[in-house]
Amino acid sequence: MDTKQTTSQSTASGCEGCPMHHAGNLRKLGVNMENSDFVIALAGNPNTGKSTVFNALTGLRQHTGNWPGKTVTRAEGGFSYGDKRYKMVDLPGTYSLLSTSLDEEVARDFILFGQPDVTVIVVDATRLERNLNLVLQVLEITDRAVVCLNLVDEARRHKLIVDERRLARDLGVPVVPTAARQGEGLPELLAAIHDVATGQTVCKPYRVKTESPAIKQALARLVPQIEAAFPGLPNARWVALRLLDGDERLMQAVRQGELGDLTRPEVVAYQPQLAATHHAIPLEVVS
Ligand SMILES: Nc1nc2c(ncn2[C@@H]2O[C@H](COP(=O)(O)OP(=O)(O)OP(=O)(O)O)[C@@H](O)[C@H]2O)c(=O)[nH]1
Ligand SMILES: [Mg+2]
Repeated sequence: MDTKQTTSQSTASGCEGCPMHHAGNLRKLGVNMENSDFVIALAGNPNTGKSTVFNALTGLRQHTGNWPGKTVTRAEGGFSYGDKRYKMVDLPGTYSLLSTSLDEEVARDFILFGQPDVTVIVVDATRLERNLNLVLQVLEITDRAVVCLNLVDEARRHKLIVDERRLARDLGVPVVPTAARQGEGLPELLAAIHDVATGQTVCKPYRVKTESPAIKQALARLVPQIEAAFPGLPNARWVALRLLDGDERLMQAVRQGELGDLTRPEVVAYQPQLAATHHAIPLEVVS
């Protein structure tokens, strides 16, 4: 298997502009990155306009199939912008990423293990509060995201005004207002995707920190252990929270060293003694 070689070539380096995606894992998830520079995931609640955005950006350069081993349909397409080639994957619409349904599992695993270069979260401007739940969950897993504030035409019709600049400041990621059905805002969305993918925009995502004292205490013990076992993992706190929640898939990923695949190679290279600990991390602290 050439997974190792692909891994070291394609996972993130410390450089903000370098591709972040994990080509080996993406292949397992049914996405071939051979002719693309960056991979973009489209996430969002059901019925927010994800497929409309997807169709507008990819046009006829798209195909549909199923997720490997799943009955969930998958649409994938491509587009060029500037001098870069992008592959875009339309994820199933979900209200959360807690992996309680097949759709949530597919969306969550893609963002976690595929490490898309940018995750675009399409939100409904007329139902912002409900949509922000998913936005915050995505921002726990990845720090490369763009919020597509869609259906602004509907919001306008209902006399709703969203202060997108304030929202972008609060969330720490770009927010682009769009009316995808009319093509409004899509050039700006492309520019924001490009800037995050190439590292010209560096996100500082907001992370909710309202844990109870007991969870805080558990995190204080667990996070450093995860960081020591998987140096460079971009979301150790989120992984710790999922482990505390008894998430079977995450426990399996920890036990089987899958998370180690996602760490940044140059960090491991400089700390060979830590690389050796990749496969095992004690889970007793969870009790
Ligand atoms: N008014 C308005 N309608 C939109 C806009 N974007 C999408 N729609 C409409 O909203 C409906 C849902 O759009 P989809 O693109 O199918 O939404 P989706 O998020 O892919 O939905 P699921 O895949 O079912 O989760 C369709 O009827 C679109 O035409 C928009 O910006 N404004
Ligand atoms: Mg859709």
